[in-house]
Amino acid sequence: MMRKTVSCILALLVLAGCSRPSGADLVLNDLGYFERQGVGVLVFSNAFSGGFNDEKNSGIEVIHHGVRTIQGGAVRLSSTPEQWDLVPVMTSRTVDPEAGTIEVGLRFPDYDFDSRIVTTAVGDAVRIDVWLDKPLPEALEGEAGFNLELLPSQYWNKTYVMDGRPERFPRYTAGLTTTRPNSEKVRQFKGYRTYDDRGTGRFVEPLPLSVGHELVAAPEMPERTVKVTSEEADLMLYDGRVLAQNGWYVLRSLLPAGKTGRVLSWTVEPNAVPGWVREPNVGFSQVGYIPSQPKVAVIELDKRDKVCAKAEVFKVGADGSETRVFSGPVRTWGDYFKYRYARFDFSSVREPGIYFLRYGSVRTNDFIISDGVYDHITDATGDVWIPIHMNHMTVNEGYRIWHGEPFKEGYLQAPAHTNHFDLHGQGAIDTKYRGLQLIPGLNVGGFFDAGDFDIETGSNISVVQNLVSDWERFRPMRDETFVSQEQRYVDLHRPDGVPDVLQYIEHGTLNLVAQAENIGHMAQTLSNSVLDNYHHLGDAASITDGLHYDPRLKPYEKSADGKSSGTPDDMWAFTTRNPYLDLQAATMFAAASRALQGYNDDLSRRALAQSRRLMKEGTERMAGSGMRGRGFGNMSTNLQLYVSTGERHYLDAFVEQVWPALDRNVNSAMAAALDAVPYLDGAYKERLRPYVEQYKVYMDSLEVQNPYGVPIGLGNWAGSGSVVGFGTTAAFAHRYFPDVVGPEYALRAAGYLFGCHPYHNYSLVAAVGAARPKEVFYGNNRADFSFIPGNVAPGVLFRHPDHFENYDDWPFLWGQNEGTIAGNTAYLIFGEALRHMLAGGDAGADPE
Ligand SMILES: [Ca+2]
Ligand SMILES: [Ca+2]
Ligand SMILES: [Ca+2]
Repeated sequence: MMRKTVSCILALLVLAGCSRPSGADLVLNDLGYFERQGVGVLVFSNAFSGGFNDEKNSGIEVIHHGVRTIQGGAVRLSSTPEQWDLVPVMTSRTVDPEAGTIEVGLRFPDYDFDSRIVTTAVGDAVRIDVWLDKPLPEALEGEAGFNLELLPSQYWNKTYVMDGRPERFPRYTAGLTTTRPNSEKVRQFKGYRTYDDRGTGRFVEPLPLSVGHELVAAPEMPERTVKVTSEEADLMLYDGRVLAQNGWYVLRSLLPAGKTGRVLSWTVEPNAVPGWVREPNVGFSQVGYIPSQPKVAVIELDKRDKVCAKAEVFKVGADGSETRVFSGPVRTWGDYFKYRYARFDFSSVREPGIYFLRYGSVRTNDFIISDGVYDHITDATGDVWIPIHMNHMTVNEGYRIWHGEPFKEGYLQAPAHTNHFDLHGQGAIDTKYRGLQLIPGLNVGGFFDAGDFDIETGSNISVVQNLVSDWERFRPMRDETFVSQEQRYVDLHRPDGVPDVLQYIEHGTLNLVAQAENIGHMAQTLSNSVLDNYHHLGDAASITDGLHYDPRLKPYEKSADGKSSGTPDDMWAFTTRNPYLDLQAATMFAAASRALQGYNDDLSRRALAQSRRLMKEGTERMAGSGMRGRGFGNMSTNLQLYVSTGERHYLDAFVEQVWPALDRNVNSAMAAALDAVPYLDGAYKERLRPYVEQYKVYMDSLEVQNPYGVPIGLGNWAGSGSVVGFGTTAAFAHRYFPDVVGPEYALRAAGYLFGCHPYHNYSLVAAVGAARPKEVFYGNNRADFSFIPGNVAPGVLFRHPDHFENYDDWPFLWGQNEGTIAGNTAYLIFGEALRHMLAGGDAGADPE
């Protein structure tokens, strides 16, 4: 064993000398960033998107021995920028290979302020020059600076040396601060404020931890050592976590007032470990495998690394013995973005037991081969994650209260023409309520959207739809949750005689019916009115004070009867009517009405009444606004309507839509087409067959597109959701067309979610059953660097031009680590579909 490991490494060291430009100097590569072995310096390969402002994904970034440890290098207007502080718009980006420079133009439109950053490789460092063609606007003197941010979880507890003085990066923030009058605060996004000044009229500003002209960070750890020097300007080191838990360490220099030309120069020198080669990432299913399924580990390798010829499987005995049971070839797949990939097929290992893999010097953690490995993959999601996200309830688990009853004071009509920070807005008021008037009855039911606490109506509609789909296809009778709407109380792990899925359907429907009944149509969202409680971390019941807002009282003042306060913290309903949303709600209400029949007949009747009304009104409005084509909304809506009403014309509309949709794009239409199989005849199924064959060609092509054989999204929100959807569709394709589509595609999706993916090999589901699930997620307990069991992370996020990433020591990047109520209920369906598929091809009872 040892000999094999050594030979692999020797080969790799020899290769390191010849396969890549290996000199000590940073080189501007053809992907437009500076590179040397172990170091990548990116200059606005990723611009600030502006959607959620500072996502800690932009500006000048350093990928240091495989980890993106530094980002946010840009001209900024505060010492420790928060998510809703202004970000610069990139007006130009010029890569000059001749000169070896990257120049970006940056602009803050709010202040008519332009700057340029020119980055040049100088030996093993980059020089960063900031240029101004016009002097700083007066309002930004003493505020505008050049910032660079260091990832706290990679630097805390490590040392730094400022001008020779040794210090240590603090594990937790406890630095000195000062306050300044609000009038001096640089404008935040759209004029919002991230903070509640408690009536002081002043904002908090952190003071620097250290000031000097040369900072060496982590000299004791060569993989993280970076030296920054600035001969002219002071370098100031701040802790961004003072203002916001998701802040980073920030190094900054102020831009001088009254000057033009080159106004600031820094040298940034990330250390490179000589001969460094990234350790192979051996991807496999942390949940394990059933004996009969294909088992393929995907090995992600540094391009300087050599692919070992063989890998091995060891079995762990109950006595702790380790026996090699299989040795097989490792086959090179090829290059995919930054890394090289190889695959190790150990499908022939079928005996139930505990195993681990050995590839070169890498020994993986253990995994199980057994018939039961997928039995519990949705338990945590259904028993824990979903009920914790029930709004307007107290949620208890054992000795712990997850949250008290939130938003007791209810929801106010959002004032006319109000913008919103979570991408919503209120147009003219279109209800019978005045701006800031209480809309009765909305503080019931519903689910928190994600890591935040709003009720996104569209998401909640999907949730009920997903749960009804789960119920009708699979009849899950699991009862592990006590739900009392009378007590407004949820107790986890306490059976109450009612299947949990029915109670979750009821809970979602309660809020959505309340919207339709009290508003008259669906709201866009029920959300925070002030930014300073939108970013809440902690008990949801403490987001607002639970008292009705009374503008006649002073802020923070309570009325004599203790029922109202002058604090404008009440949530708002953004009611601007969207007929398409009304139609989606109508189909969901019809489905919910079916599921609730016999369990909550009153709610079932109310849901059906709203379904009929919104269908009629929504259809008229769609027609009136020219939004409506043939049929209502999309084909899934028509299918749902047919299932709910039995009215033939909905089915006809579906059939008219489905074939052109399949002709246009078989991949996107396949899920809906398969959903219809139980409701249509054999002729439909036979006409669908060639499209399923075409879909199989697509599924097979994924193995050529990337080494993991699943659709990998490259957007700003990582792609676990697409993988879940792909897996569900594949499971149903196998269910209805087993002679065309085998079970391996759905299993491949499971493998990806559970660890066989880029960057690291942890399961992306905070789940029972995996040997190594991810440890941190962007849930509402993210400030504790923790997770809520059952969450499905968006996962592996693509950063331009060639880097996949999923932090497991830093939860705060939502595009990697969040998880949504709609996504997690879709995962429930995937889990059920997979289990039923494996239980013998019975993917669910066909409705008669
Ligand atoms: Ca939200
Ligand atoms: Ca129950
Ligand atoms: Ca209140």
